[in-house]
Amino acid sequence: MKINHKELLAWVDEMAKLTQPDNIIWIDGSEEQLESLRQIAYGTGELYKLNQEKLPGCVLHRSAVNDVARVEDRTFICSRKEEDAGPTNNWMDPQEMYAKLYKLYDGCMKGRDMYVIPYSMGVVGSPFAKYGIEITDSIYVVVSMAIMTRVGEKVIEALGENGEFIHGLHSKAQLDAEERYIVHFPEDNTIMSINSGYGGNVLLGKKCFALRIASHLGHKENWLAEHMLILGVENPQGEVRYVCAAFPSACGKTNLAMLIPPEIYKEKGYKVWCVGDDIAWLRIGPDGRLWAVNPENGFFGVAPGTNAKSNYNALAATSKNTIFTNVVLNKDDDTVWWEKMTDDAPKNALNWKGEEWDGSDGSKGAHPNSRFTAPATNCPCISPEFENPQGVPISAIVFGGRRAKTAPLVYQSRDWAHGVFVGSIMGSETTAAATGAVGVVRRDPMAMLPFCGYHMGDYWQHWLNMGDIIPNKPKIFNVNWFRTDDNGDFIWPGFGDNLRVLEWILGRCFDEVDAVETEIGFMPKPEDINTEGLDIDVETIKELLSVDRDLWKAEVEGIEEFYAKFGDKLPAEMNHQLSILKENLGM
Ligand code: GTP
Ligand code: SPV
Ligand code: MN
Repeated sequence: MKINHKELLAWVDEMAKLTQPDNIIWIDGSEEQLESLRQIAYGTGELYKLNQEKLPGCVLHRSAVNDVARVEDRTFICSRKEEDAGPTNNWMDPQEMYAKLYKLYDGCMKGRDMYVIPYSMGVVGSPFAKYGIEITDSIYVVVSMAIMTRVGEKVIEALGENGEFIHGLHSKAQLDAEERYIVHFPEDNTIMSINSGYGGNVLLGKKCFALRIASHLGHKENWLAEHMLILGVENPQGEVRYVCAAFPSACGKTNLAMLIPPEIYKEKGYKVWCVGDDIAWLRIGPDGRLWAVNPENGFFGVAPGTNAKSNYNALAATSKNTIFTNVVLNKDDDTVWWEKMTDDAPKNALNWKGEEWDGSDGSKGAHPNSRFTAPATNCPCISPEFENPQGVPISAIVFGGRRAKTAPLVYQSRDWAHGVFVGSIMGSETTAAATGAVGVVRRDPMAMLPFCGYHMGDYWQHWLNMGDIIPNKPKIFNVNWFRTDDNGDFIWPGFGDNLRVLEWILGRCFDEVDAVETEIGFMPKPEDINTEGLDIDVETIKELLSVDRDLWKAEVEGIEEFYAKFGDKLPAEMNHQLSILKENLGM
């Protein structure tokens, strides 16, 4: 591979001097090279080769037991000024942080090989593609990046002699949880990650680049980088309408993006197409609409709960060329298993830690945040527009979280500014996708709390400003699939049946269905949610659509407390929207 990019060569050289690897290996993207790396990893145990007849091209990886999720408390935005990181990010002075990190990286690759991965977020050569180089000492990272992004020689060619790229340095180092850091220097286009080997901490193209660094770039360049799925709903007339949806981690993006329509919708000719399941880059198109591309090339999806019934498409996407992380190994036939994949757990198995396990002690076999890394093209419903460099035009933006009470099944904002408010007040129960307590309601504005690379107040203002310059704005909605009854059971069937809600949402975007105005926004008439073929009565739909004033009054208090963190960076419009809500609630 011929590299004529002097700055790139100099930087790799500098990082090698710092980390002192035995060898420097440039990743060219060829299957031969990837296979030779897999062979090395089988030898060291970093990867385990699964049954190649049942799961061709598939491997298993186990991360360290203390290293199974993103670490938000160890993730930093090191902008030059503290106020540019804002109250929702950890911050340290960049020079201090560089000094600290350089000490940790000093000689950390001794006795190891260094891999240099040229990668592209977006179709290589497309006007919206952005490039990165990730240096790593992990073969798991190399083979994962080769699925999640476009890697290799074509990126080097696209970079030419002086193309811009995001600098990413990763080392597993000692996997020391006390010295684990995931650090972003937005003004230097640099990401540094050390002492982790897990997903979102180390696949630097994903959350670090495509969300944290890209959101900072979008702020400067008038576009948006969002934690959103992108899907197309094809109606019986063959027209495809596109939706973006932002839900917090492990709250249903992959499942919605690949949903299988209920029978009655299938019969009528409805289809759902997946463009992306985690990240959307949104820009204003020449026609004045908002257009979305998925900068990724694969899915890093939550494994537990994925089965032929809940998400056949995701399961099918993992049938070949997939990396499974922290799932159960069935020793009888070298296949994988996770909770709810099938009714019965394998009897002769190893759990995610690699211990003998048969499920009889009640412990979980797969880690709750165990994941599959699968090529996007494996997905049976991947959109024909997946590789379209212009992306797809968005009709609706949907926010949503995991709320046992309070948030109704669906409501629509009155206008763009109200929609930005609705996104900003999102609350959701925490999940296993990040370390820390699970099931605690926290504010997660636009599902970007862990991913916004700058001050959240400036981010909301940027959203408001985008509203002023998008001539044909998408309509903004909020959904909640997770309302529970008094027994704690989900009331709404969810999964494929979520199409029934999408149908109402898209109907609203094209003036095809009515709504009633409530305290919080527009809501469906209960009879306008199609329940054909569903064992659910209108009373239950009414309950799902109810707005409990007392709960919403308590919600307002939570919002006020949250907003107080932002001081004078809170856009005045957000306070204005809050005052309208209070007035509507009679507060
Ligand atoms: P990240 O990859 O972490 O960003 O998550 P994600 O938003 O893609 O989450 P995913 O679709 O993988 O969903 C995670 C969990 O939510 C799984 O346990 C699913 O079973 C569950 N889930 C998804 N959709 C629904 C739904 O409509 N109803 C219910 N009750 N659960 C759902
Ligand atoms: C998330 O946590 O939102 C994920 C998984 O999509 S990770 O890539 O680990 O961040
Ligand atoms: Mn995510």
